[in-house]
Amino acid sequence: MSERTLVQNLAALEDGPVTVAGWVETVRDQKKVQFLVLRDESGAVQLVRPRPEGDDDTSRIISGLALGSFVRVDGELKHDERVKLGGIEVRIGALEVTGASLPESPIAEDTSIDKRLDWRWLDLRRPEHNLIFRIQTTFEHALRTYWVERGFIEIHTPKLMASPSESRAELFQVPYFETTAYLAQSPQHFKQMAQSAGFGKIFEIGPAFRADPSFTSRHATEFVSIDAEISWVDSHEDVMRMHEELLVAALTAVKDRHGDEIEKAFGVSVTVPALPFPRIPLAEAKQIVADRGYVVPRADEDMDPEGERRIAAYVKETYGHEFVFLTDYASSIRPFYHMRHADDQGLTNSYDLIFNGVEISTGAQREHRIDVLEAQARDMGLDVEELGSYLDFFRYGVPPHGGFGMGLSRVIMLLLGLPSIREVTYLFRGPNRLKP
Ligand code: AMO
Repeated sequence: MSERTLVQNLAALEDGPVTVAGWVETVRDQKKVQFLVLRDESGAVQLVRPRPEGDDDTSRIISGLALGSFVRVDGELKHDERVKLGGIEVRIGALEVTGASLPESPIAEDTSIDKRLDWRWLDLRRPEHNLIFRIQTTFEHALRTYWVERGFIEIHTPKLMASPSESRAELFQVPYFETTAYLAQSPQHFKQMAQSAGFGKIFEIGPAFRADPSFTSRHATEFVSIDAEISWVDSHEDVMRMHEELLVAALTAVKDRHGDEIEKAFGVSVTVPALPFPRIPLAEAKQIVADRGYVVPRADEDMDPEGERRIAAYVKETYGHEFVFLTDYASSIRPFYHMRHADDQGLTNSYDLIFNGVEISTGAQREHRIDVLEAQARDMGLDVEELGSYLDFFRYGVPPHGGFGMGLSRVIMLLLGLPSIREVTYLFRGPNRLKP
């Protein structure tokens, strides 16, 4: 058989012989004519075949085709305005069933998300689901392009670690020969190590693991973390500047390439955010939401998800912006490695980035002075021994530095206005989900 043409490229061809290949979406098995809709990764096309008197092998195969079967078809392309699906059809010459499906699909359009995830590969055949991953590809490519053009080095840090990469909370332990290993909760340690290594500016897009037992729409036990770390920052402001420019570059790429499809499939219009993004110190943000009638119900100084939604609504109303940096979190609620204000030990050079009301990122300037870092670790009740080699990164010279971590699936979910990261994660992992 000759090489297949992607469905999206058919319309530009002249009438004549073509080969198409994909899966069968519908069959209309009529007395005089048989119609199929064949879909591939690029679109759908109608296939047609007049039914011979008394049937033949091909017509019998078509009658018996289970939806979802993968087929390859040699035929004649014909432009015909009357065909609703794109004004073209392919008249079937030869049809080969290369991957027959079982007769009944276990899922339908209205199946619950949980059951759809059981059959994720079938769920992903839906064109809007395929689109999500093309959007994600464009998004990640634009991030990489932004970084590569500015001299960043891409690193791949190990996901098996000897000590916890964040706190002891949400830690997966795995037997590791004679000892125990931990799955990386974040590349935090090793992206900072790259600063001591003199790499200057680095990024990583890779998996992170959290033994988080919650079932919210924005938590997974394994997620893709987008991380960057840069040397010679004066404060977290330098990190925020890179972070916002990066997002503008990535959202511009997504809008240019997929804006129309996104509008059609998800009913949302992609906005390229204006620079700079609004910045509000956390204490001020809490005051703003309190003045508007919501007192954050937490004993510590942190914000809660409802507070984040409310401050985002305020920012949208006031500045017309979908993003907001909440800055200067209290030291008591931030990791020990965040640098504290020189004039106020109670505050850190840190931020969270909120997009459409949900946290997508945490960033900070890091404490690079080993004596201060050790003191802060002790101050927060950490076992300095356990931090072992992490602390050694700071003993042989290190530049001031900072960076951020951003959850890929959260960004894509919020960009497309979808209700859960389950919808935008290729294979979601949660407390109850290890398969497929
Ligand atoms: P943090 O723990 O805030 O910071 O994580 C950074 C971002 O990662 C995403 N994220 C998650 N996504 C899905 N499921 C989860 N369970 C989950 N946990 C976190 C969020 C979050 O904003 N080392 C620091 C970052 C840094 O300072 O560079 C860190 O990990 O989008």
